[in-house]
Amino acid sequence: MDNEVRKKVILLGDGAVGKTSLIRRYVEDQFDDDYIFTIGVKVTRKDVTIRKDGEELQVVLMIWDILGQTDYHQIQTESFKGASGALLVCDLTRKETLDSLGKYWIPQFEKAVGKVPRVILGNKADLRKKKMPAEEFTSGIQRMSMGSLCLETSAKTGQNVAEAFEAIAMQLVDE
Ligand code: G3D
Ligand code: MG
Repeated sequence: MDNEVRKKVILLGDGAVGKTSLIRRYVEDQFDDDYIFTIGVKVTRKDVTIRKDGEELQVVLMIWDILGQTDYHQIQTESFKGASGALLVCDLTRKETLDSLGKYWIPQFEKAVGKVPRVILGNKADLRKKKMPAEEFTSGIQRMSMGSLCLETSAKTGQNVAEAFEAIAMQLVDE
């Protein structure tokens, strides 16, 4: 297809914030089709149709899932290379995972690839009683001057999951 665009998108964030669950929820049955295991990395392909200026564009997302532990530093920085965009994920029930986006994940990622499109996800929004208030999430992101689109998601209920991947795909075709 001549209007096909292929882009690498990486999910970043601390362990257990829900990166793997978000990918599973989004990709569903395509799960087994196209994936490659390398050490500490899993790549899944997802074809997305974006409507832009009345035109349909096919974007092939190559979605990279990496291990969350910060001691896998070497593997992580290797896997950042060539990324066109990132979904930065925190767990809304654990504030420290939001802080570490600003302290660790964003600086590391920018150091490797520069400024590329990103969307910040506050996951586990279904845990309504335990999660931080929406204002705390959005103001936390502003304070860390992460100035990007942010969404509350739930890999459990599916809330905003497709929207998150489509939002990043949309920014990537805009480039
Ligand atoms: P990671 O890939 O970022 O390390 P995982 O995170 O996708 O492995 O998820 C870690 C745990 O959080 C899993 O629980 C998973 O089921 C849970 N989880 C992920 N997303 C959500 C969500 O949106 N809502 C809720 N309630 N739980 C979520 P287990 O118990 O399997 O370790
Ligand atoms: Mg995982």
